[in-house]
This record gives sequence, C-alpha cells and structure tokens, in this order.
Amino acid sequence: MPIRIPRGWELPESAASPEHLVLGRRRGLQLGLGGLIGGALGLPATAALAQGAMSAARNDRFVPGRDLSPERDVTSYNNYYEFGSSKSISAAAQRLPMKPWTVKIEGLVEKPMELDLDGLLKQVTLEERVLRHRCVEAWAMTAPWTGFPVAQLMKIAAPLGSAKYVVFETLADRATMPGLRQSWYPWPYSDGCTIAEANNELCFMAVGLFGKPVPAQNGGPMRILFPWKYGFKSSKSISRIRFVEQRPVGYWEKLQEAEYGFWANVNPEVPHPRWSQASERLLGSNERVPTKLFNGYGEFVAGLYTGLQGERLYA
Ligand SMILES: Nc1nc2c(c(=O)[nH]1)N[C@H]1C(S)=C(S)[C@@H](COP(=O)(O)O)O[C@H]1N2
Ligand SMILES: [Mo]
Repeated sequence: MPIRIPRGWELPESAASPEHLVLGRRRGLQLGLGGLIGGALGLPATAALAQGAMSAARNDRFVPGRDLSPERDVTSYNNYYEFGSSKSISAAAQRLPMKPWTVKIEGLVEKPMELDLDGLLKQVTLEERVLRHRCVEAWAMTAPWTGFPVAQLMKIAAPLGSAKYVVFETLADRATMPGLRQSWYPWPYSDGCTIAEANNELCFMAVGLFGKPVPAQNGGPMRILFPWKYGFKSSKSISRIRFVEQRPVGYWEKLQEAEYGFWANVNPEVPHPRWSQASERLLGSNERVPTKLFNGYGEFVAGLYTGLQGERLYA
C-alpha cells in the first residue's frame, strides 16, 4: 500500500510552523503553579476529582530548570493526528468522549481486566511533576502534570514473566475522530516500551495538566509521558494497555521506519535524517535552547540502556 506522506512531518517544526502562529503570543504565567494549587495538597484523588480539579502535592525530585510554558500554548499547539494533522486541533478534540473512560489491560497478564478511570484513580497515589517535553520536530514545552508513576499501574496489571514489552494504545473512535478516515495511517495510535522502562520512576501516567483534568487535545483523560524520549512515544487518551513478548512497532515506526524507531531517546548529537536535533524552540516563545541528552533526564534513565549500544537508541 502506498503511504501518502503529509507535509506536516516532512519538515522540522521550525519550518512547518509559520512564525506568525508563534510571534505575538503572550508569555503568559511563568510562575510555578504548585503553590497555588496546593489547596488540594494531601487530598485523596477522589476529593480533588469531586471539585473538578486534578491536583496533588508536587514531587520536586524532577526539577525542570526551565520556566513553565504558557498554559494557553500547551493546550492549543498540539499533535493529535486523530483530530487532524495540523497543530490546531484543540477545538475538534473537544468531541472526544472522555466520560466514562475505561482502560483494558490485556495480553500477557495474570488476569485481563477492564478498569474504569475513577476506580483506577482510587488505587494509585497522585502527585504533580513539572516535566519537560521534547517533540521530535524540535519544539519543547515545560508543564505541570498530575498523575502517578506507571510503576503503580504495573503492579495492578500484574504482567506474566513472559511479558517483555508493554503497548499503550489510544482510543480509536470513528464517530468523533476525523483523522481515522485517513485510512493510510495505522490506527489505532499506539507505542510501547520495555517492562524496565515502564517501571522506571520517570515514566508517568498523567490525568491532570495545570491543576485540571488533562484536556482532550493533550490526551485526556489519561496519557503516558516518557519525558526522556521524543514526544511521539507518549500515547494520548489511552484505552488499552497490552503486555507482549515481541518488540512492538509504534505508529510512527510503522509509517516511517527509517526515521522513527522503537527507542527514540532524545540526543542532540544524533540528527533526524532531515533536520538537526541540536537545539529546540520553547513553546510560547521564539527562544531556542540547546537540546540535552535524554532531554536532561540522564541521571534517572541512562542506566536503562547500558549494554544496548548496538541498538538504534536515539531515533
Ligand atoms: N494518540 C496520539 N498520541 C500522540 C500523538 C498523536 O498524534 N496521537 N502525537 C504525539 C506527539 S508527536 C507529540 S509531540 C505529543 C504531543 O503532546 P501535546 O499535544 O500534549 O503537546 O503527543 C504524542 N502522542
Ligand atoms: Mo512530536
């Protein structure tokens, strides 16, 4: 089947995004929000939910070393191909049916299960983390996410010893996602990681953003975050989690294997075949900053890759 390649990802973001979309945006609130939403500090997840907020005490182990990106930019400049291949899908994404939300856990597990999100949130401990995000297109943002370590979900899922990888799959809803009519894309969107990566303390399942439930356009009601990998690894609106023995092939790898691989760890010294990865543009500004190995999270994750030098770790 011939694959039609849309222009949007033929170009690095610096070329794909007209500057007028970026220029003139207010810098917005640059302060950390942790103190402000600390009103919910210590409240159990259910209490925070009842108030229509999604907040928790901040875990300061992962200091971002950067200002927060303006909330307005974080929630209006998105990649979510189910709703279209431009960055302006936030209005279209509001049709995503987020309530009720269920997540299937299947494959190589002791007992397949279907969890409803509210029930799942009663079984985990929420925290807030301010995390950097680096898109393969060379833009980056810093945002406060509320959620729980994926390691907590791994305990609930109870994978069998034969499981080597875990796949995080996005809902595919033809009724509300116009992108699904583009049949050359390999829907549903999914991507995966090793069991060790999922259990790494940095691997995070987000249900809140800026102290509120994750909006649809950012992958609500629940999306994964691999802050040390290029953004395409971080599947949005997760409705299935599957444990498998063979290395899974993600959405972008299926489309363009030569350019998007399984590991996709951020590395400024390994260029994308069509552009440099040495620097990145900060969302909400025109500032470019140098890119860091593992997006600056090497102290937490570099150990996952010792002994894997033969692998294509950085694409
Ligand atoms: N289901 C789904 N998940 C996805 C994508 C997508 O198109 N569909 N895009 C990925 C890419 S390329 C990036 S950079 C991030 C963007 O997340 P954000 O919109 O919250 O910044 O989501 C990732 N997860
Ligand atoms: Mo991305």
